[in-house]
Amino acid sequence: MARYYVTTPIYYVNDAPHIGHAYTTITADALARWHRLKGDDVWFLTGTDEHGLKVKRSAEANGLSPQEQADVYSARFREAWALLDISNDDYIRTTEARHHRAVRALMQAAYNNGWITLGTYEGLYCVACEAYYVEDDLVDGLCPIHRRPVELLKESNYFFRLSAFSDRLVEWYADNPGAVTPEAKRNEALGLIKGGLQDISVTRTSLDWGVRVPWDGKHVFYVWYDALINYATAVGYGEDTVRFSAWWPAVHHLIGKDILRFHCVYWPALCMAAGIDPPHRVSVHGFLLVGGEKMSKTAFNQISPADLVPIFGVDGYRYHFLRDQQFGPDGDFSYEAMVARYNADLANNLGNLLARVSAVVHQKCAGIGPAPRPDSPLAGLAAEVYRSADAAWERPAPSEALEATWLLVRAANAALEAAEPWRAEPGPAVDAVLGDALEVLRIVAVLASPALTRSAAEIWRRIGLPGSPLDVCLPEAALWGGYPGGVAVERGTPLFPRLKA
Ligand code: ME8
Repeated sequence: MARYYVTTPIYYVNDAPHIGHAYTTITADALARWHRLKGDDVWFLTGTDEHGLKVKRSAEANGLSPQEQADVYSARFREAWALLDISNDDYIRTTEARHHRAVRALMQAAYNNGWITLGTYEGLYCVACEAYYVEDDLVDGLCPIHRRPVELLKESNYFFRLSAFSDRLVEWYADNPGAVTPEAKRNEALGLIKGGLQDISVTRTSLDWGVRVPWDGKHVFYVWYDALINYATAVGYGEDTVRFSAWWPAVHHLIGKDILRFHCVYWPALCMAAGIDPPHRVSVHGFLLVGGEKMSKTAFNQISPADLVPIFGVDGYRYHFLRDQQFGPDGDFSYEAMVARYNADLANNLGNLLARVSAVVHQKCAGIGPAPRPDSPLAGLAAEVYRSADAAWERPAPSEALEATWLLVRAANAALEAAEPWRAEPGPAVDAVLGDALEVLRIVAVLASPALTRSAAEIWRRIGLPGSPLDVCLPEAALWGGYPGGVAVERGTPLFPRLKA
């Protein structure tokens, strides 16, 4: 059985979950669900990043201890993911003892291998990024990401000898052409490596909110070096060799473009330093913008999932972000576009198909769904759609997977309109077109279930199928002819009531 280990970044507990965080998490969730359908053994990890100066300062501003701050905000992320039907198998918090143990073990391995040495560091530091910059990185003297002043920090630190890994990283990229996707992001990462790597400071003495360095208790690890290791912690690094080697390095990290340098340069190098293989895949997406701007607390332009779910439902929410935000480029969030997508694809297409078919099955077939034709003109399209959707989920390109899936929904609606079974006399011709449409609904319920966690199951139930589309196996479940016929079809309220534009 294939194994699929998928991760989101672990989110900082200084901020409330917003639609940008949710975008990465929903994409990871949909991929996990797709791989489960394919019968893979899946492990899906998300969680929160709880150490470092940024969290400590937020805690102070809120009048909380860092641990209290972490507890409150970590719970908010957990609640947001429950609201969005996120099916993670584990939820890691970097303040957990298991994580402290793994960080110590992995960094100790890199230290023992001679890749971490003591030195002095003086640099320009952005607290919001938790990262040092060189003068050239700054824009108008400000942090290039947050556009806020950087601070001059000087400390005695341990350094990771990143510069020694340039050649090995270039080689790794050459040997693993699919390791970082999309292509443009792979080139960006290679550009950073070829542009020259400097050793980086990986510990702090100016801060105590972190994981203590095992060989020198005056230091704690720099938050990024603690955070990246979460992916190893969660599958048993340093504690359960059998489990770790089952899941590692076949991991798929999903990240936003802001943290490419950490995941595509520092992390593979650190893995090499500690004597483990770098991650198999890192997929990098762009930013979701609001009014053309990155969301931020200071700009007061953050939108949270809880603002939208009451309007669109969980499925309407998930569908929009997966279908309309291409994985890779930046995309502007628009409420109007969200309403338009919901009405077009969910209310008018899928919802309407289900409503029409169930109404006509009651009118013409006494509520009993007929079987599809083995030689239906839709059978070939269904096979093609499955192939395209599978390839698209693999890229990963959820928007293309769903776009392909909806070709089948549209074709079934068009076939109904052409045959007009609601005007025809009951008989084989009516049975044929209704059976085909029910079969399309069955297949679409399976193929769309990574996005439509609830309505896929509801469609399945209403067309009279036992169990759930989550329990079937691909590719078998996508083969034409699975709808048995002779089962009771239920007529219900609209699955996706139209929204006012
Ligand atoms: O960087 N559009 O955490 P973070 C799309 N703790 N995605 C967005 C987004 C937006 N506007 N804003 C945030 C950290 N994201 C570190 C990660 S991992 C070992 C440590 C998503 O809370 C995107 O995936 O700032 C981005 O990479 C992540 O949230 C950053 O979340």
